[in-house]
Amino acid sequence: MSDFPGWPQEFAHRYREAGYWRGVTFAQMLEDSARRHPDNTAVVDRNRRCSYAELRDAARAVADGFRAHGIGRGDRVVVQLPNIVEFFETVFALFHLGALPVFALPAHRRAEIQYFCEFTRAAGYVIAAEHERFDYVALAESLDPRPQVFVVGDPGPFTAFERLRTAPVSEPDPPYAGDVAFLQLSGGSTGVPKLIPRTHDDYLYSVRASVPRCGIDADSVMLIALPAAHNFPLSSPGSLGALCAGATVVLAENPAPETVFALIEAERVTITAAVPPLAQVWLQALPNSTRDLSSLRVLQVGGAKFSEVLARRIRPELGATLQQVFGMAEGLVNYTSLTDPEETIVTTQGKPISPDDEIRIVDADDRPVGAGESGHLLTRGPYTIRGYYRADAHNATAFTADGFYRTGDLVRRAPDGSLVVVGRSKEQINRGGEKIAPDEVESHLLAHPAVLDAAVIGIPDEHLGERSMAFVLPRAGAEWPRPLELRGHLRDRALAGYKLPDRIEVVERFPHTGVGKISKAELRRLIAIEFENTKGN
Ligand code: OOB
Repeated sequence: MSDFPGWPQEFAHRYREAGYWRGVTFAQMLEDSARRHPDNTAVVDRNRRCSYAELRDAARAVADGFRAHGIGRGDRVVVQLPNIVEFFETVFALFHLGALPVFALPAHRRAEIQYFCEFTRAAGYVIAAEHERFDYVALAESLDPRPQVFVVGDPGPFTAFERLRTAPVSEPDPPYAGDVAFLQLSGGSTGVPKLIPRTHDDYLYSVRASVPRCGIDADSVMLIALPAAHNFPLSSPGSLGALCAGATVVLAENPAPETVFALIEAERVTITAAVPPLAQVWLQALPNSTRDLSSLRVLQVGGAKFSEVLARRIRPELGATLQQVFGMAEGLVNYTSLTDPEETIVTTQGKPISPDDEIRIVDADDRPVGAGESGHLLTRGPYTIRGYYRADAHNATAFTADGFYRTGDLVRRAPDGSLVVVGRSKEQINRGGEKIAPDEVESHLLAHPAVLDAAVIGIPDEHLGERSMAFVLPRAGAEWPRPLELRGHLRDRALAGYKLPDRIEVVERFPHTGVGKISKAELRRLIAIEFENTKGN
């Protein structure tokens, strides 16, 4: 089996014939935008404004620097940068070389980064020295084995990113558009996060087709407030959509309302994207803000279900059109249309990008459900992967025999054909758009000497939609570990902060079921019920 499972020949042929896959790489896309709009502002951050011509030249120069360090076509490079111009210089440099960015998030810590580096056999790791008071150089020093490290800012013992900017000597052989361009992260439902191989052809199609759906043109100004590497702000239509259209990308250092509102006013931002809890925070801050937000035309919300109550407040309070986005790093993206009736915008999660996105809504036996009934969403199409990177065993169950991806989402179709997300069947916690695989956290808890068993579940939360809770069964004879100590233990294991359970309960026993072996999912359900019943006793 290939490390990068691809589309069967007949599908690849069909997607090319239909004009979805155009044989263009991301490096060529940037060259093309720079040719058409050399002087337009491409990317703005707190310190710099960079035109299209400058971004193209910087990407070429940095590519040469990477090459001088032995990084080339097919090599994996873990990129963990905050929202700064160097993020784009790095990824376009890697695209230029045909090297593959592995998109880590700033919130990831040693546990995740060590795994990405090891699993992808990374040749490089690109970081900013410090961000949000976290020392990434120290993280890099703790890696073993350690790829070459490139640092924006004070490099400590490593290579300064600035030193990568060398005068281009020769052009590298360009990659093929059918090649994998990068590895994106899956939210994960079991075990370690899975890596998602996306090709230039398939991803660029989803980006290009998203641009008109979201009303982007060369005059648009897009604010990126979510982490730039996440699939939503990267591609739906995200920064890549903006760069494809010759528009301007404005990078927010953090998503706080003060930061975001000031940038909207100063840069005359026309569109931005948020996860539901962030949209709520922005709404709450509006009455106390004196900033002029009148340039904002579209607020995209996605990553988790947006409550109808909040959705209804967007237009009257923000003066912008809401666009719901139901997408996944594996592929399929749905948008409500900017011209949909308000009822559709506030009650559905929209329609797929492509006429060739195949949607099946099925029961537990993969049989189609009746019209309007809810069921499991399966999908196949020109930008939905056919398999995760190096995960044959998992792929055997995550996809049907005929190549449909099992999204793990429960949906129904509204009468107009829009999809409505009604729930989830996968073992995943969606904490305000941040995805947590319960058994990844459980395995870290189990590493504590006093822990016999652990179950991590999602419980409803008004603000986040869901928050995480861990139940821990102590070993017989061991002193009961205190929740605080278990938190400390998880911190020492250096996993991303958003995965730390919001609450930890040490319990005497897990619920009895009458049957011998029960699934983790069932266990989590029973614990949740028992917890609800005993609450307040
Ligand atoms: C986006 O991507 P991921 O890979 O972090 O998470 C995908 C999962 C979906 O399978 C679904 O369970 C959930 O996140 N989700 C939503 C949703 N958007 C995503 N659930 C309900 N309503 C929505 N609007 O989260 C992502 C990728 C591209 C664009 C937007 C979001």
